[in-house]
Amino acid sequence: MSIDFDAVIIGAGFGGMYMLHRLRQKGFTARVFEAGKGVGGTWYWNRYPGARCDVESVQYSYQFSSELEQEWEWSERYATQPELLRYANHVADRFDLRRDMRFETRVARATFDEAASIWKVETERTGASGTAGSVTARFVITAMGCLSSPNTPKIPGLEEFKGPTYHTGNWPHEGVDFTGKTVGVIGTGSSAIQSIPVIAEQAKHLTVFQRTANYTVPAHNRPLDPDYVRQVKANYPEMRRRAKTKPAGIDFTINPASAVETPEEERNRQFQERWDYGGLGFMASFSDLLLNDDSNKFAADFVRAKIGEVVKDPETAAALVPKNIIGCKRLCVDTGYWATFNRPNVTLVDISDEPIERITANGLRAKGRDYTFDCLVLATGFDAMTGALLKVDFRGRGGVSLKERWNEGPKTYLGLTVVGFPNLFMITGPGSPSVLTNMLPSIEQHVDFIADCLEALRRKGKTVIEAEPQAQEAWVGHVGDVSNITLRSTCSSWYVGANIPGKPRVFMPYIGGLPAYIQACEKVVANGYEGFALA
Ligand code: N01
Repeated sequence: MSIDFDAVIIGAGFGGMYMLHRLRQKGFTARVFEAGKGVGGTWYWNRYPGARCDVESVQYSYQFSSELEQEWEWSERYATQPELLRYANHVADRFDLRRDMRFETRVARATFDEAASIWKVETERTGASGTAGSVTARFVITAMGCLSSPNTPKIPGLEEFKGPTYHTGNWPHEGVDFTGKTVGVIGTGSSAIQSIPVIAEQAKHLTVFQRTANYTVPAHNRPLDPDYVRQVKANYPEMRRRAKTKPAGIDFTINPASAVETPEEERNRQFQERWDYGGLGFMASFSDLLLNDDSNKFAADFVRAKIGEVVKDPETAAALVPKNIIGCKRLCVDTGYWATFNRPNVTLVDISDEPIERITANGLRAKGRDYTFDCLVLATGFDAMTGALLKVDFRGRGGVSLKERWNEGPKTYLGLTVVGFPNLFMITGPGSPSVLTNMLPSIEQHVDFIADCLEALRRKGKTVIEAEPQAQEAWVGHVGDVSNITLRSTCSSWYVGANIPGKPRVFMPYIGGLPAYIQACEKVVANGYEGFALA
């Protein structure tokens, strides 16, 4: 049987783009299928007002090409969505990626033919330029992102609302002008916390429905100083090397001290220093914030106290105070979020004790009261980590579906492969550090692993690679064991699938840190792809 491509890659975000580039460099043929009209993945879909990355731009960028690193100019400390999308398009042009990509084409099904050891990949159109058809490939590589399947909660009456409803994770490309409109926002996660201050500036009135108050730290975003950029560009390899030694793959200094063992004055000084600097590094103020309840409480109390300093109305301030563990749900990074609630055109409705009753034709009903809006914004997140993967009907050995295989939660070997699904690789799959790290270095590490693996198979004259059951069990056990050490696995977050009714509760990402993970992968390779069966 003839094979159309060495590999089919699903998704043209940062993972799919680099995967294509690496495979081409190694002389493999590949075809990328992308449901959207263009490249960029997350940054293609999430066009809500205020969207920007909360990892600093000089770190949230590819490192595989020093020319690319040197020529691209980031304008701000944290890149906006439009700038990140420009960057993705620049990469696609610079490395001539588009000729092997098919847009507006969604992979619906992928079936492994055991006799021939090839995948049959079936596609459907999502737009006029798309292709419905089927191709064959030796390998299938998913690059669909971890937060790419938007979650629309099943609130009764959602379809009855007469005005437009927008989801932050699938925002209209032409943008939305909220000028003079009354707007309701459901959700207070990262997407909401970024968009609320911007929507509030436009809207006639904005009402925010908050189920769980969230921790947020200031971004202190600013234009990048040219001297700083020169310094980064002169030392990029060293900065990237340092980042890889940090659990999150981000080059910031972790204070090795314990918060409980540090005297109060010094502890608060440390917190304040990180607070003034801004960003996710706040959680690196001490090494035990996610390991020790008391340490965590010090950090939580520090942030809680800030709310009252900003928000003038005591009732609103009290409602905004998070009650859970800081950093358990993903920490948010904001620009003027709390201050937005001082505006006369913004109202907070705390629905922590009573869910929204229903969406109505003109708005919604909550806590026995009717609210009316011109537009509704769902900032309600994603079916994280497994949502996009399970939208594709993957069929492995014996016709078994991935959905069936994962009905008790995802199980993978290294977050890269699944027993019974030979020659299927997942970039930043469940069981890998992925969402707990800076995505770009994690993506590059996975892509390099997969590309090197395909090359090794070719060299050895092998055509099939599959995880061995005992290796997968051991990895799943290890992922579970390390997750139990931290406080992060203890709350109802999307990390454990708690935001999707009926989803199995499993802590999905690998929390052992990027350095330990890289070491584990390197050991597997050094031992001749230990834990994999090659044929
Ligand atoms: O989604 P979320 P997100 N009724 O799941 C609420 C990354 N990201 O899109 O907490 C009422 O965090 C839900 O309430 P609760 C980042 O990793 C990064 O904001 O479940 N409310 C919550 O408040 C982030 O963590 C960046 O009680 C309902 C909100 O909706 C991840 O993406 C920017 C509800 C969802 O929050 C997801 O963030 C944006 C219901 N029925 C996102 N259902 C940056 O890099 C849900 N909610 C900056």
